[in-house]
Amino acid sequence: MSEAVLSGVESGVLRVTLNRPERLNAFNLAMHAGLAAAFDQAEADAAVRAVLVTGAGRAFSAGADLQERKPGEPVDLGESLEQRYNPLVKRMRALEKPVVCAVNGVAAGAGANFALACDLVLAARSASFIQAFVKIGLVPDCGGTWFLPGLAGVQRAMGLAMTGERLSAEDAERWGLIWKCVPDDQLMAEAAKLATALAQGPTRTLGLIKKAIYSGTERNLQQQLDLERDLQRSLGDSADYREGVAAFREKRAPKFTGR
Ligand code: T3D
Repeated sequence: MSEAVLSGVESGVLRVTLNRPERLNAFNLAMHAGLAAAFDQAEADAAVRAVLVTGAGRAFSAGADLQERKPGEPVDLGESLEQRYNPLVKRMRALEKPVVCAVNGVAAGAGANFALACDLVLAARSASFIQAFVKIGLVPDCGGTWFLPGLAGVQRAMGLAMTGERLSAEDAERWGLIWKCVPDDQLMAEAAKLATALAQGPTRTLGLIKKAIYSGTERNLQQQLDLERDLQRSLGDSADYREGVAAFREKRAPKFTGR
């Protein structure tokens, strides 16, 4: 049996590939376990300075595996979210390293919102996003009801969630759901280029940028100014800040070490 998640480190980037192409990379227990192991490594391994997530085959992910549900058997979806999907989203957002997502094909249900939980999302032009939940009588989960209004506004979030309509990658970019839509044949090269550049960046700073931007939605301006002051104070003493300023003065590219 092939592994449900493939991973490997290259040039400081941990590449994580959802690998159940015959089921459009639908989430099952093995895939959750593989993702948990990958994020364990991302957290613990100092050689990993960025993560790149993508899918094998023609889809990114079709969300929860609906074939594994036994007809008539009671299921506690709350438990499934509490034990697996929610911890995954929380740790991706809390990871003090950038997470890039390369959406290579359709991203539906939890697959769409797992992608939106990443820090920077690139999508192939032929990819699409579907809040498929309503079609099976569910509300969006995996953070969708939080991500969508924040990224695209309440009307668009409501429309996507209530209709389950497919959103093209081009519209996802236009609506602000994703960073960039790129030609299909350039997706992986563009995503690897971005993740590698981030992996060579000032890692502590990038982690704190995540922290500041994500906590901005929960605070007022005064609290956010205070947070920026505290984060900046902690970075003023970092090797990467010293290197950045020295490089600027010496008119050369900085060599960040992530410290
Ligand atoms: O634990 C929990 O359940 C809680 C969490 C819930 C979160 C959720 O994600 S709920 C939402 C689950 N996802 C969906 O409802 C999406 C279902 N899939 C689709 O709507 C369509 O497959 C797609 C729009 C994604 C793609 O359509 P298309 O026409 O390109 O492909 P297809 O022919 O429908 O699917 C190809 C194969 O993948 C097919 O298998 P087969 O017939 O070739 O053997 C299909 O059954 C399989 N597949 C697609 N989606 C899933 C799946 N198998 C298992 N689970 C899936 N979600």
